[in-house]
Amino acid sequence: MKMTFRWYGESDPVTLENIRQIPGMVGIVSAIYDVPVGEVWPVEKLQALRDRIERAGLKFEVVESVPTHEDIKLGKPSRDRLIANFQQNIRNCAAVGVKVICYNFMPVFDWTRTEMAKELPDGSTTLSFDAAEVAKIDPEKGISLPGWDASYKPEELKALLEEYKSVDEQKLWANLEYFLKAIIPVAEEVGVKMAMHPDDPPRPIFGLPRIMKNRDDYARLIGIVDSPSNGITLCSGSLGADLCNSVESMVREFGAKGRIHFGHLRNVKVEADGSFYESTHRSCDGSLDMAAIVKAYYDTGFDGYWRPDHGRMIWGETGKPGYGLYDRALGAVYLNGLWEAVSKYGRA
Ligand code: DNO
Ligand code: MN
Repeated sequence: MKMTFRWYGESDPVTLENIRQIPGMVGIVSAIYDVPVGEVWPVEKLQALRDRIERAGLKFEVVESVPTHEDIKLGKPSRDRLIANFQQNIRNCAAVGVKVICYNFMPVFDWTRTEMAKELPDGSTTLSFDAAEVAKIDPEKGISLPGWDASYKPEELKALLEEYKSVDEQKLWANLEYFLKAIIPVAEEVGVKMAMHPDDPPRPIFGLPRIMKNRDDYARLIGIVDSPSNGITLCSGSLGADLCNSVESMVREFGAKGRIHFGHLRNVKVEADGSFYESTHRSCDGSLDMAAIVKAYYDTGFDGYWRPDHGRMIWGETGKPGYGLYDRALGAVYLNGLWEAVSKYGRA
């Protein structure tokens, strides 16, 4: 297992020098943020990013995410040019030493939350999702969501939602298949492993289809192109937001097949109605048994990348919700502790 940390580039208030000081940290997960979605990331930009990360004593082997343009998910005629650009992005990432690319296939919204700073009893704040509040939103009247209001102008969002009316789950699967058949051979050729992030949360929202929600969806994904390059980002917190998902069994099944290339490890506290908040990483603070999940990774001989995914905001830290330094660092250390314990005393 190789422990990594997400970093948003020079504008990130969390510095590479601080990340380097987290025990056991070996790598950075990042992306090129100033190229429009669908366009090619210049190799020079990737090289500069890699050199900066390496100067800080860390590795740059995981990209999260290369965004998938909506026209690809919608299956529009423009997709062929956009897919060619995506293929070029895979090649360019490989050229600077990237081994794994995380991506997703969620229409319109990636992660969805109703609150960015829900206060917990200990005074920390965290991201949360209130199912009743989401149920009240009528997409026809416009959607206002924290974290997304700056991403779309209201009329743009309306037009996009309108286009998705003709794309049901079946159509989205067909569009994914078309995309995978084009990109996986390129990834294979240049030695990159593609790693699909699950839907977050793993259920349809606002009438939009979502197809990466559970074990069966992942089994179907990896069957579309039977290649180690067609793999998974197994996000415990996203999948765990549906209590019917067993994250541990998914790690065992897909880990044994060598298809998990990237693990996002975080815990969520889930209510019966599907509401949830992101808890500390500890098992007893959330709904997931993190020790069981770590043991499953260990038992399958996992040698891919992990990151602690999100954390709460603690100790007065401000910045991008979910992506502060402190709680993610605590998460990494906790996960390293579980890994050490299981590797010394917990062999299957
Ligand atoms: C949520 C986060 C996501 C993730 C992207 C991957 O669990 O990990 O924001 O970064 O969805 O494409
Ligand atoms: Mn995740």
